[in-house]
Amino acid sequence: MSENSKNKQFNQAALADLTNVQVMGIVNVTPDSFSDGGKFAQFDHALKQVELMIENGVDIIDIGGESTRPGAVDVSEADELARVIPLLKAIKSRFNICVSIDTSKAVVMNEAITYGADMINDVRALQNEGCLDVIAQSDVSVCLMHMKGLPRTMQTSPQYTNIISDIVSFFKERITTCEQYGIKSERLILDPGFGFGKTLGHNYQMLAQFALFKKLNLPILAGTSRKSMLGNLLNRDVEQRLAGSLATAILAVQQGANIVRVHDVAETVDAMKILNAVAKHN
Ligand code: 7PJ
Repeated sequence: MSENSKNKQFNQAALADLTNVQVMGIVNVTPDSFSDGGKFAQFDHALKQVELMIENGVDIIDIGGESTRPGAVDVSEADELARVIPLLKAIKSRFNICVSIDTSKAVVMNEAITYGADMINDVRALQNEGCLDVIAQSDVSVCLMHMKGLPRTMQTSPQYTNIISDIVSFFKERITTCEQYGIKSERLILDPGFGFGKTLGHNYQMLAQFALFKKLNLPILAGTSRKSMLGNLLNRDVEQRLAGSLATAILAVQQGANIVRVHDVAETVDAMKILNAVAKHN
């Protein structure tokens, strides 16, 4: 939707402009996210999905080869590389679009950067072995997400002193660590991680007080699309959470979110156009 989608490099500076919210489209290449399973079918399907998202005005394509849903099991390096890299190459050779790779593995980050990834989206905020070094040797943008615990167990009674200040403290520590490794804060994007070690109440408190994350003066990403925080409140299956996804994306953007990570690109781009039209009069 923005000028950025026409530039090959992701333009982090443009995120400072709140009338320029970027829509990140989710492309999962994990076996559990497809019913047909077959390798070629999955690749083909993912590439078509990317093409459609671009037609619909997506700004960033986010490719994920590791399922991080609650209870998900670990995936090997080899499997994750085999899922993600061929798709990244195919996208970069066909389209001029910013690509983010959703991974927590240093090896995957390194390969992805070699093949032209513009952004690394890490739900473990570069805490795994070797990740800080790989990022330090590159110039990509990085999304640091907050997660309490690990996917397998994170939804078993997560507890916080104060969810907002606990997450802000976590961000501060990660920003300092990144800077110590020579990763400038201008490359960082923060994400409080809806659904990652949070109760339903925690998720809605985060959304209600989303603007507080802005005090760190970095771009913020919000990912609520189709999540169980919607399903549990609305009693809707995953395919029926579009209205909830749009409502939460709009609330986050009105409080300063710079990127929204979504499944439903066309609908979200429409919603963002409405917000932009209103923002021009403020
Ligand atoms: C998020 C993510 C999120 C970021 C997933 C799902 C689960 N990366 N990867 N933020 N969620 N940065 O999409 O339901 O919220 S996977």
